[in-house]
Amino acid sequence: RAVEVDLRQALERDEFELHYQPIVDTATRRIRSFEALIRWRHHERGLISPDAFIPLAEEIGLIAPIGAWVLREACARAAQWPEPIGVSVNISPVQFAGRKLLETVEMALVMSGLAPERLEIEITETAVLQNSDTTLGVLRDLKKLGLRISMDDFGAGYSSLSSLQSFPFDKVKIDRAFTRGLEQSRKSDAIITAVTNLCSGLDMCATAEGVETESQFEALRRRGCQEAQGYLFGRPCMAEEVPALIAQLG
Ligand code: G
Ligand code: G
Ligand code: MN
Ligand code: NA
Repeated sequence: RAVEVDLRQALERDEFELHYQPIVDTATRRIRSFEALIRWRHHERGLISPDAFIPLAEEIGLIAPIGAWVLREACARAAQWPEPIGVSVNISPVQFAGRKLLETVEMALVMSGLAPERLEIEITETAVLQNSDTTLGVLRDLKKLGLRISMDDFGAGYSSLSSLQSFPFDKVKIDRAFTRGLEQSRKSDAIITAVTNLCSGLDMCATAEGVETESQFEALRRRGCQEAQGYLFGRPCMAEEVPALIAQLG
């Protein structure tokens, strides 16, 4: 497969880049952090989205080196932003299988000088369900470094309340399907309200994904959802554009 050959060379060719999407505090509308989202700038095909190459990278054993690059790059970038603005990084379930993740995260923090409290890692339910004992051990070790852990895409897959109970999450990111339905469907509204209340009872932060309109934002704020992320505040943008966004929404 040509794409496989290219993917194996992409790191050496320096073809990956991180885009950053702001996450705001619903009470103040100010930026709290940015989510780092990888893209592959292919020498012939242009910008390729992660959905089109992350599964392949997982399959052919490249997710560890790519994931390490993501962590180093995101931490180095965030160290240049004004405090306390943080960065969140998506971690593949495959990265949890190896024992190297802890070392990789530690190295990224040390090399960048980023305060651990400013780093967040996002994992999905899949990571929690596969090898849950190993994952739990790694998550506890990561938390000892001082960073925070989010459950990504909550409600989209087989999210279970027991994983909120058993795993040391600091934050729940509510899948954008519920935000989309917020104003049309009583069910989505009830789910957002319930998850937000649940988070508050568990001392976890609730972040709504996919916020595209002012009225969605207002509804989320009134229901006590603490953070919002979505096109209303900005699409994922290049690192060079981040300072201007901070100036505007910081
Ligand atoms: O930005 P975009 O909507 O194209 O992202 C699509 C998916 O790719 C999202 O589910 C996101 O979590 C995932 N993704 C983005 N960046 C990374 C990354 O650096 N590592 C991993 N493992 N997944 C990522
Ligand atoms: O799975 P994860 O939540 O990590 O995926 C994040 C992806 O969601 C990003 O790739 C981004 O492009 C996409 N996204 C972010 N904000 C919005 C939004 O407001 N609407 C839609 N439709 N997608 C969004
Ligand atoms: Mn994410
Ligand atoms: Na998500």
